[in-house]
Amino acid sequence: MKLYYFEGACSLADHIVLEWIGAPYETVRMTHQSVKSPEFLTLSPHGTVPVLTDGDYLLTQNVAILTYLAELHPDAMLLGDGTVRGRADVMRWLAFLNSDVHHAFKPIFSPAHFLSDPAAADELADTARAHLRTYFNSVDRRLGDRQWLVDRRSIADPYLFVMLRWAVRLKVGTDGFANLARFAGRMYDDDGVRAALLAEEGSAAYQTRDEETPYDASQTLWGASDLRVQRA
Ligand SMILES: N[C@@H](CCC(=O)N[C@@H](CS)C(=O)NCC(=O)O)C(=O)O
Repeated sequence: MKLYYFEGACSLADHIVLEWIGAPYETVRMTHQSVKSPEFLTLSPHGTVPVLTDGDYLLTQNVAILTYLAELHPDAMLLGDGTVRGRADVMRWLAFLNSDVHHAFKPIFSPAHFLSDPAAADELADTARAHLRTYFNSVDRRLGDRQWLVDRRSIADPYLFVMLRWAVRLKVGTDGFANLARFAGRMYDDDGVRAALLAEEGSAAYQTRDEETPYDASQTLWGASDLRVQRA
């Protein structure tokens, strides 16, 4: 299988799942320019990642790719506990992350899609941040003492992880979301997550800001400011 990705983009979720299922795969690193090339547009008509190819089979759309990977490897149990309701619970969180949370970042990433007057971009971004905080607040409450979004690790978790990293980078304001912070720390400590992050971002993904600070996976470049992990 071959995954087309951008560094730290939503395709990181697929990259992590490829690690979790243990299937052989290769990756193709894209840029904001190369995804708009005529060649790539034949794979992904809107010039977006992720794109997955599996032999001559081509798949776009993050939720479809994550589900495909999980279904190819049912042994990894990434689509719930095998019951109809367990699967529905995973799909519920995936849908929320893809349609609501991911979408709510778009005014921050691409204000020109929403505005004719660029002067309003900051105000638009702040409004988007407020929506995002509402969403992250509900996910923080959902997590509570849970380790994962549903009762077991699933394909929804790496998607949440990517959204959290964006939230920190884009200064959404995630202070005080202790359950999300613990979740992020757990993900950063995971071997598959680490492998995907190191492949995409190199050691920067695990750099501490302060060179004197002993290594702590929770104190990453992306997590040091807002997503402090309060370890039990
Ligand atoms: N609906 C698509 C959206 C994918 C998407 O928005 N991908 C972003 C990266 S997270 C992208 O490729 N953007 C193109 C660009 O930034 O030029 C999906 O869920 O796969």
